[in-house]
Amino acid sequence: MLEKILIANRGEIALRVLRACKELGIKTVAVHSTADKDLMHVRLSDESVCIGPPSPTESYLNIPAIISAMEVTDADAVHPGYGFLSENADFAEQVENSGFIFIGPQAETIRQMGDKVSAIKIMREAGVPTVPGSNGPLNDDNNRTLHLAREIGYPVIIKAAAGGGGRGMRVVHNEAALLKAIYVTQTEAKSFFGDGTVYLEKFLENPRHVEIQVIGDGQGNAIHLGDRDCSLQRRHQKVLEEAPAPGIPDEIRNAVAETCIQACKNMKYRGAGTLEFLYQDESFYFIEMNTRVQVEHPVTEMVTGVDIVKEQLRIAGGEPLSLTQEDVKISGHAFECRINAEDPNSFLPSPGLVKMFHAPGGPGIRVDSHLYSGYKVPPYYDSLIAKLISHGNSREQALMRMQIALDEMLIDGIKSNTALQRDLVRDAEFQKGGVNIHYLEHKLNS
Ligand code: MV4
Repeated sequence: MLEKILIANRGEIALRVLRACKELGIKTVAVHSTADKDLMHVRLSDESVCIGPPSPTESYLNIPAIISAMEVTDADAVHPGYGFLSENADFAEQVENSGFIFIGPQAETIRQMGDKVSAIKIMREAGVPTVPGSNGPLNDDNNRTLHLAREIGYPVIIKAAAGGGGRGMRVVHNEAALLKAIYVTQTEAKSFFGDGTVYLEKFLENPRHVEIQVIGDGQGNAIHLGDRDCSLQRRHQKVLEEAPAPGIPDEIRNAVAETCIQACKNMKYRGAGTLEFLYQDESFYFIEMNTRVQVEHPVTEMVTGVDIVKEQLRIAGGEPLSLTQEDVKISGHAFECRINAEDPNSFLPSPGLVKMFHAPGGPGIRVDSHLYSGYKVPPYYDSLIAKLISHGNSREQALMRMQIALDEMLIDGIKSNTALQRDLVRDAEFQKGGVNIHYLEHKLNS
């Protein structure tokens, strides 16, 4: 088992990882920027190291500073959390080449999944359903491309192989616009990502975003922990998630999850991962895989009882998975409301002093947050300050508990999106279940 790990992240996820370490008796090293010395997990860790100024590129993205901190503190492994270096294959590679353990997949796996064209190929070969499309990069044979798009039918979408999470894509509605759109997306991709490779897919007009949580032991064993619905989003930022995804026939969700496990077994996937799908008209279409723990992992933990971060740590320490697929039972329903320090009207970040924070509680309520009264939210990082998670025996009960929890929570001194969340959990369409990826933006614009 691991003896000591370094947590290469900040905020709520750094605290989440620290708590899992404490449960497993693993010592912790917090690394932080000069702006983050008062973070909750820095106070609670066994050791801490300041790795640089506030700017993320000079601190949380500073690979030499982080590896030096591992050397100085004699840590065995590094947990990257989400964001920052979590899906940086070069970081994973340098960590392992320096003799440390990267808590996540092999660098090669991160690289393969970071290239969306190669990710789709690997998934297709494992039997995972994908979106009809070019199944490979577009080349300079324009006749072939025009023919392909006509066969698939408009609208189509052009995506950068190095993109993902909503960056580097363009929808094309007719043949006249196709070649120009490809050229512009290629040019953009080359300047954003240093790789101009693009591919083409049928554009699905009103899908839901449903994702499947997987865990592999790196030896060819893998399990899934069911699905989550993350359709409520604004500008590719998720706002409210739930597990399981409502209204999907069990045969359909189980069948696609089986294909995900097969893919993970084929790649000898190591650690936690998420396969992202679009779901429309009772069909799943794979779009991307995330090779990290995700912000919304708690909803899966609430309905399965599995501690995903502890599994990550156990696997990194060379232990097998703590359970088999037969042990995984989905029990009840869970929601997560992301609480952001932001202006409710402009959605701009609203950092500053938290004069008072009162966390809600009661049956089925979990709060993942680094906030405390007197904490000052710095302006340099993501504005996520708390995740409010509710669980219930039914979707209705979990939703009722979330309504109560949102009403109990007090955040004084800074602006937040709490009022939006209170409105969403009372929204009639959302309450029915199964709204698509456009629902929230339409609601906000009406
Ligand atoms: C799509 C799509 C429709 N059809 N692909 C956006 C983020 C990136 N992960 C993939 N995205 C999309 N890919 C096809 N073939 C619509 C989106 C999309 C989206 C997907 C998930 C969640 C929110 C979204 C918001 C806008 C567009």
